[in-house]
Amino acid sequence: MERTLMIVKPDAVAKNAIGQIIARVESEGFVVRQLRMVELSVERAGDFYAVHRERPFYGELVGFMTSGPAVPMVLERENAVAHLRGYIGPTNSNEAPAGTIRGDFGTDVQFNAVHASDSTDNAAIEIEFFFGE
Ligand code: 3AN
Repeated sequence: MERTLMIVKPDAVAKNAIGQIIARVESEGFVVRQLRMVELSVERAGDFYAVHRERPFYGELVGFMTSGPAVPMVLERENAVAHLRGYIGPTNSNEAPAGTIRGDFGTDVQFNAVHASDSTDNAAIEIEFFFGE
């Protein structure tokens, strides 16, 4: 069965929405295999988003991801990576339909409630990042 990594980001943690978001993904058929709460350092957050290092929003993104606790988790389901990407909605929460996680819990393009791996290769890398030895 396929696995992906989802992070409940600091904005959604601050809204007390961890439980609601987990309930949504569970009712969508995902099984939570691993989960923890983390407070990312600037260095760790920077490494996680290293592909965005040259983007203008990189500093803000790292600032946001280190602004409070986040909750990474490993989710398992058939077609987990693609299914979760569709289920959370587009990056910009303002464009995410009601009923999607970003549509219901996100605010804008930065405060968008959750991260989800965008490929099976990245899922493996991101699961290792948070749950490896
Ligand atoms: P996704 O999370 O949907 O894969 P990416 O990989 O393009 O989106 O962006 C990673 C993260 O960077 C987003 N989740 C969001 O928090 C932030 N981000 C993306 N675009 C912007 C932007 N234009 N301004 C601020 N933050 C952004």
